[in-house]
Amino acid sequence: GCGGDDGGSGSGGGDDKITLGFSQVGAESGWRTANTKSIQEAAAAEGIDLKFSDAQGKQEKQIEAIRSFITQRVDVIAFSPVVESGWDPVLKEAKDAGIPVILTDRAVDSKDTSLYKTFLGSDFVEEGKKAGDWLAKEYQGKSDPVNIVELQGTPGAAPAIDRKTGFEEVIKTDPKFKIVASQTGKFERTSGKQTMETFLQSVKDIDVLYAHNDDMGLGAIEAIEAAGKKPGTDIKIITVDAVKDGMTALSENKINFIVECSPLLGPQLMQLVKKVKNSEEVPTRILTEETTFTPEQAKAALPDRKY
Ligand code: GZL
Repeated sequence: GCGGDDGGSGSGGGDDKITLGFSQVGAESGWRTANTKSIQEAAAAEGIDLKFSDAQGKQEKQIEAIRSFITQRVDVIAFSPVVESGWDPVLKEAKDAGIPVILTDRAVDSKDTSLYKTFLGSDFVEEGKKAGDWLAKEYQGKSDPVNIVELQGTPGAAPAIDRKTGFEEVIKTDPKFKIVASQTGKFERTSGKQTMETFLQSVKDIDVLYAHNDDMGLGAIEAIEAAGKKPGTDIKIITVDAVKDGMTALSENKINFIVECSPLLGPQLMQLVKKVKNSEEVPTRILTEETTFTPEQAKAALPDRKY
């Protein structure tokens, strides 16, 4: 059931306490757990009553949670949509109930942008382009074919769709780059390992792995080492997120390049919740600040990494 669900808002802390209903995707990756921690800590710091629900990766559970927040008459609803599509009906119910909605982390493909107040999160197409740009530089001036295998995130999820789009936009400019295999690893370490095992059996010579998140890249590293190959040397690896385990592998040259995707959205989200609760104007799109890391930069950054 919903974590932190103390039943009904307005109980205890007086009626000026804001109640936020948050529906989280699940706990599929290191990024996700860091994101959850950021949201829970920021709500506590701001004295916001957080009703938190973990959907275990199922859209119908997110829809259920949003319906329950509407019934409880929370002040604001926020969520990270596990997939892009299928949200209009429940978002219309929230709108009809007069409860404002904030999108965090992932976007929805609804045409009706009146269904939510703002979208706070990364530009995943840009993240894919940064990955492609690194690869283009790495193989600049070379003409031999470069065989790429791709571990995609959750099917239908905005980061999976957009990271693929951005990456392909860059590599399609040079015919030596070929994605010879591409399958989902569901953003999970175990599935990433299993899918990489099938790639290693079915693809003759793999030059590069592009994984849509660190966790799948880390699973792939286990498969690559089990096959007697050196990750980062025999097979170059690019991932996205820059969570601690990924940055550690990068600092050990098992990953070659990481595009950061910051999960620390909690503080910005709580500022938006307060504004939206008071019917203040907020920008319709707030972009997360983030960068990229090489092995050297990872070594320098690791000691201060919060996640
Ligand atoms: C990106 C986020 C993705 C991460 C994955 O903002 O939605 O989901 O890249 C996580 O690690 O599972």
